[in-house]
Amino acid sequence: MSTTNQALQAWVEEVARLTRPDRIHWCDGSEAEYRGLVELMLGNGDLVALNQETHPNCYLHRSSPTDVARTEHLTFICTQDREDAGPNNNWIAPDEAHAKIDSLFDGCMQGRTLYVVPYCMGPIDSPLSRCGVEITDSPYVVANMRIMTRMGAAALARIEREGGFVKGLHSTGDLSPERRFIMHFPEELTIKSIGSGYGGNALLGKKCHALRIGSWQARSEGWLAEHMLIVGIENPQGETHYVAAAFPSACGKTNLAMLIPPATMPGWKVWTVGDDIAWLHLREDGRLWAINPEAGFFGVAPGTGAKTNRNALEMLDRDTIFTNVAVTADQQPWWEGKNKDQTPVIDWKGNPFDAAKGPAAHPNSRFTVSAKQCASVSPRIDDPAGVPISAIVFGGRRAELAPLVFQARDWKHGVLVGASVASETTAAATGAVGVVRRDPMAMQPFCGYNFADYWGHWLSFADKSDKLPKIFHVNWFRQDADGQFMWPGFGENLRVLKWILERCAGQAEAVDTPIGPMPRAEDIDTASLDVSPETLEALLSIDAGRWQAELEDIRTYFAKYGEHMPRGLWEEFERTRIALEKARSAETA
Ligand code: SAT
Ligand code: MN
Repeated sequence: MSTTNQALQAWVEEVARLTRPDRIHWCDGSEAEYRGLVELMLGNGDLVALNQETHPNCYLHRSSPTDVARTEHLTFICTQDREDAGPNNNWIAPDEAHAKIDSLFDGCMQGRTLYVVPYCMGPIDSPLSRCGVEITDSPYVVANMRIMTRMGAAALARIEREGGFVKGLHSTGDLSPERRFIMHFPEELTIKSIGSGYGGNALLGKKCHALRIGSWQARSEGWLAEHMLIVGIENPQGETHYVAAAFPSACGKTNLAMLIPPATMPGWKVWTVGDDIAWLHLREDGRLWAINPEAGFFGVAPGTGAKTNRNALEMLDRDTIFTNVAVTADQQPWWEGKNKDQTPVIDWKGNPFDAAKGPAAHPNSRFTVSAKQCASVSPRIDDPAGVPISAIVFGGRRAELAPLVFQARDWKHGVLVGASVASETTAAATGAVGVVRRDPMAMQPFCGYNFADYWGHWLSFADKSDKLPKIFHVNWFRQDADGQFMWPGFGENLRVLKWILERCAGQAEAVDTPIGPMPRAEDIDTASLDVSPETLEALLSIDAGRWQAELEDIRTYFAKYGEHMPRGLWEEFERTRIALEKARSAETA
């Protein structure tokens, strides 16, 4: 008996009977255990040592070339009633799903070690945290889970104290996409994943638990599990306000979370609480408080450079696991956008680099690193109470249409703004890149239940408090006629966050537009900013005709949710539609 929790013990035994591993290892999360796993993987080729002088304790993992991103078409929500999964999810009935995936798990761990990985999502002593146990046959997954979560003895002790936990069963199987499934059983608080060893498909604490199962738990318990970074913005007066922001995968959440204020904004500081996931709870004070359920960053490597994200670059020179990056002649990790003075010699597949065959690092190559290594890490990251959120920001990657920033009229309108998010697809998921798709709250791949019910859950907060965060929408990715980005982005985004926080404090001006209040050019702090007044003007204007077309697209999208659509969302939709119509007739009058 390795745990006093009978349900856990019974489940481990049941899984072992099905998968037939050679050994069972209960992870304690110790340094010695981690070293042992690294040695094992260096021996079997799962890891390659990087230059230990320039990058101590840094290693490279090359995943199977057909296993390099989340596979949304192989990801399922298995609820008794199909309606509960909604049109936003692939669905299979639970019985059928279990039968299908268990047949793949049958005997799959023969010759391998079964690792039992107890973990806690969130600060180990926070009442807002939730625990899980991942069973996996991948030492790479165990090593990553140790960085990404509070993993090991302390988590097991909490599970033994509290009883409940989310079950996650994972095997790399034969890594074949034909036998790959990522299945969620929210009613059983269970995840089963086979055939992938990559990121969100395999590190089950992340998207599978903290978002898909988490969003389900959040609805039943009255909180929100969101695909949001959490960042503290300290003004020159020394006051820190917290912002939670939702952007689709690979749209710059990590960069925003670690933003370095431009030299032209002295006295400002930015504190990183999280870069990917936020769990938000309404407290007695009427405010929404957020914790980051993760303990590390699984960030996109390409594009991470001294100019774009110096904090990230600097935390990656020790104790980091890289996945699918390239290497230089002296075994340093390399990716596009990292450093012009270095050249890649071996590409992400382990072959001599040939520029004609594509990028050296895979576009979705990643680093796994402890949050503690980030120079801007917030002193509140382990605070069991979390941090109070002043503003919620939604955004997407839109070359056209969406202005630099606008504000929602109120919480309910903010839910419409979030539900209407659309973004160009990125390399974070398999499939075409650069196609605009609707991605409500940046949760399209991650909401574990019917989106319409989820929007209803969001709307329900409006009546619970009058101190909720203000809601905004930003777009850093607007392009001009020549395809050039119009806004410099990165550190300069702080100017937009400054306006946002001033709005929250009731200090900044805005003009009303049909889509919500928007700053005039003079409301944004543009001291020493290298953007022409005409460009700023264009970034802060809306085209009512094109927004009308956008709204029709949103109508078509919402209509798919039929009866489940909350009335409140249609009401907000109508409000915006009428405002646009008025603006349009004023234009043409
Ligand atoms: O692969 S993950 O889902 O963990 C990363 C992401 O897409 O955000
Ligand atoms: Mn993400």
